[in-house]
Amino acid sequence: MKSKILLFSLLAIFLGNGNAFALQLSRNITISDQVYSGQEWYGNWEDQEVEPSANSIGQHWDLEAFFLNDPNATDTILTMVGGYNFKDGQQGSQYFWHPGDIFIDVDGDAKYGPANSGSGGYNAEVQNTFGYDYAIQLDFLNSRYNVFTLDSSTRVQKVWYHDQGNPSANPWRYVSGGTPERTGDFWFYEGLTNSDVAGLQGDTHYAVALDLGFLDPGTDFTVHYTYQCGNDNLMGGGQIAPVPEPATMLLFGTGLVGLAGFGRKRFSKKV
Ligand SMILES: [Ca+2]
Ligand SMILES: [Ca+2]
Ligand SMILES: [Ca+2]
Ligand SMILES: [Ca+2]
Repeated sequence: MKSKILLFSLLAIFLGNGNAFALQLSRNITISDQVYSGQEWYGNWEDQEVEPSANSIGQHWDLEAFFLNDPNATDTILTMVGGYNFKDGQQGSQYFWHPGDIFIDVDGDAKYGPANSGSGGYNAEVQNTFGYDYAIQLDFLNSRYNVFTLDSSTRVQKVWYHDQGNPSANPWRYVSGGTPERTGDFWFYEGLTNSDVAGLQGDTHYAVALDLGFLDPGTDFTVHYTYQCGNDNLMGGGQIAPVPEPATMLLFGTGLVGLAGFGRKRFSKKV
């Protein structure tokens, strides 16, 4: 009976808390998007910033940071934070601008910033990975993500605006080509305060967290996200935790041997 009550209270805690998975923001891995113009909202930083061609400034349009959890953790949680609503998108003065996909490069040739100038817009479809090796689609209905490995047949959609800074934010969405790699759960958070997100500014924040466990240990990667108009480009650079040190492996091994011995004892008793 006691254990049942415990189970129910645990369930209540789990269900009662919309954010069933705690945010893991130990490492801010945001890097410069390399496009900026002076100060205020167009400076060379990411929080409280959009690209220089964007007329709409403010928290609703702000992509703010990528975080990676502790390198000693067994999982590899990437968290993306913004004032932009990653789930529902955002109404602009004229048009509605939809969320994009997450792109990941693992061999150091991602094209962004000035390298993308002249790459056009209008959400046109193009056979070009911009150097990225994986695309991650977020299915908010089921809280599942789909990972695709990209190849030379891959088609993506570009951002809408093609003037000044916005081509730097390409690509926007994955379309076709490549190979389905895997699916997994992701977590979506809304109504986050500045202190919830390591002091990022703007008062209201959203976050998406998912496990990059499909990447090999020790992989250096570049990660990219934008929304439909491309008014802000979010870039990150990090490393998946390398394989554990020999000393750690030895400890782990000893633990396993201990467990195996315990199991055998129990088994022999039964017989
Ligand atoms: Ca910028
Ligand atoms: Ca902000
Ligand atoms: Ca920004
Ligand atoms: Ca940016």
